[in-house]
Amino acid sequence: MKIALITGVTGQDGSYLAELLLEKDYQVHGIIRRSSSYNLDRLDEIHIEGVKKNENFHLHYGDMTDSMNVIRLISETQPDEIYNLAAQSHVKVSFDMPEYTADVDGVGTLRILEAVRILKLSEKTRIYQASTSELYGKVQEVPQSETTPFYPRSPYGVAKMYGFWITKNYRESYNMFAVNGILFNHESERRGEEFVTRKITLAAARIAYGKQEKLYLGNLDAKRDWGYAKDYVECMWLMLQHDTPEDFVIATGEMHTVREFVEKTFLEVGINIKWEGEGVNEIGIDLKTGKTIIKVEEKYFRPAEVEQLMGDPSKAEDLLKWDSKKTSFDELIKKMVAFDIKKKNLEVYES
Ligand code: NAP
Ligand code: G4F
Repeated sequence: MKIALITGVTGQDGSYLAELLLEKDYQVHGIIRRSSSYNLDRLDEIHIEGVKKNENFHLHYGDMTDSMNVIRLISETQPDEIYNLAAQSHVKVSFDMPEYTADVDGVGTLRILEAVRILKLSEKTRIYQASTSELYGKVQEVPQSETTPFYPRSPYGVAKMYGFWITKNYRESYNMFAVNGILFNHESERRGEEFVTRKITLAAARIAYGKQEKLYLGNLDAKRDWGYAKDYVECMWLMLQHDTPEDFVIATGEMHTVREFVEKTFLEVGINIKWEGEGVNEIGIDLKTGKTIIKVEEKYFRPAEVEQLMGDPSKAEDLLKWDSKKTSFDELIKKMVAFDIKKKNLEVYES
């Protein structure tokens, strides 16, 4: 039985990956942070507090900022595969907490690599580093591939840039099987509610059911390459099963604006949006009722924006036989909206 250790197991990707590895008969260890409120909701399928739901799934308290804890957990679990998914993953928040973001997302990656080296597990343990399309930032070419130069535009992007290079450096210096998955945006029913896609799908469901009046957004013209998270975690696993340690871009190869995501999502709940005005004065009107339901708000703009991202997944398609077209943009929106409409606790939301 293979042993996997997942940092960030309570997150969107961590929860899907844990389920996938359990299906593949792995023994899965996940690192969770101590919190004063319950933070294991995304693990509901495989874990219930106080119940032995899955004997191959184990949770351990830890934090990426605590080197001794990282060393101890890797020493105790002796993993064949480590998936380093833990991160302060919100780009806008990284402008407010740049030092913490650097510590968790940058130095945190080093802590994992160095622990594996110190514990003399370099030959046994394969490491996946959750790298990101944010490295491309102010894009130097379209689409972006494994050879496109980086130009990060946020403290998050810069911290992840350190994570990328230190992973590559340990691979080259110590012959470790350590790889970067350069993943473009991927979303799902489990996406954090403060990311733009989930913010939109939840708001559409609430507005359609009279629980919310307006949705406030930032840059409607930003373009992203949005895929489905469940498809992307499969690729993380494939990267660690590959013969040689290599970095891969994972993307759909399609780009859409935030505006388009809004229009399609609201159509899903039967609302047609008409746009009026420009910049921060732009509004989205419900064509049927004439009500303003979308407003632009300055606070959601970033000090430096990544205007567009679109990946070229051909290397992963060729070498890993990964299907970049498994879930389309329209299907992704349908899944997220259907889930948010079904949520029984669509709490009343003040506008
Ligand atoms: P997410 O939902 O925000 O999950 C982040 C996870 O990291 C959570 O489990 C969180 O724990 C944990 N974490 C945060 N700070 C930590 C710390 N100091 N110590 C230990 N754990 C900590 O992120 P995601 O969307 O699943 O993304 C997974 C990884 O892929 C991240 O590294 C992200 O930067 C990267 N990535 C994501 C995307 C995307 O589009 N989703 C694209 C490219 C790369 P709590 O639950 O306690 O907060
Ligand atoms: O959903 P977002 O916050 O995702 P962003 O910044 O692209 O980052 C995500 O994807 C990265 C991969 O490229 C990951 F590495 C990272 O961890 C994270 O998962 O914003 C997407 C776009 C941005 O251009 C933002 O300015 O949407 C724009 N936007 C417009 N209004 C908004 C909003 N973003 C958020 N979060 N909230 C808004 O109201």
